[in-house]
Amino acid sequence: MAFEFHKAVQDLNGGQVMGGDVLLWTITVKNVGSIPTTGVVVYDDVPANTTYVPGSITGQGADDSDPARMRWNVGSIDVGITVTLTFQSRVNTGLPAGTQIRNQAVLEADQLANPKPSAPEGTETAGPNILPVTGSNLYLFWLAAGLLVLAGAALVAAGARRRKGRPSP
Ligand SMILES: [Ca+2]
Repeated sequence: MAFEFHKAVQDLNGGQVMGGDVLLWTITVKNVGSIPTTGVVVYDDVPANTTYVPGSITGQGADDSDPARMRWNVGSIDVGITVTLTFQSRVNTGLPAGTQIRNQAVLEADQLANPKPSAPEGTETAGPNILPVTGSNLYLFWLAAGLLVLAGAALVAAGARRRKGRPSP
């Protein structure tokens, strides 16, 4: 009886992880044993410093009735089959740079004596996915505000030139 149980995370707008960014969490469960597994349930607490994106859960038996804890009542998985489960959460704003977002899913099945914690994608060692937050997107607001001021100043200057150049009656 064996499972491969992995978790991956993707920052949907790429680049650095900042307040307001949406993270896509992808959990994969593969039955690498020799018999079908039954009673498979996956739990995943929505990571601290993020907020569940309502309605974003996908996958077999998905249940987001508790927005703080995702649950998938997967049921049975045949030999060699991989089940993919996802949800999205948005990074809270106002977090100090260096804040870590940590998350780990848990798998239960009739054939497992103990709940099995997930391993980050590409590793075989169970542990949380850890994502450092770079900061907030506030600088984009100030950048946009600054550009508007410059554009306004340019319009005023252009208007002044037009008035100056108009022939007198
Ligand atoms: Ca980003």
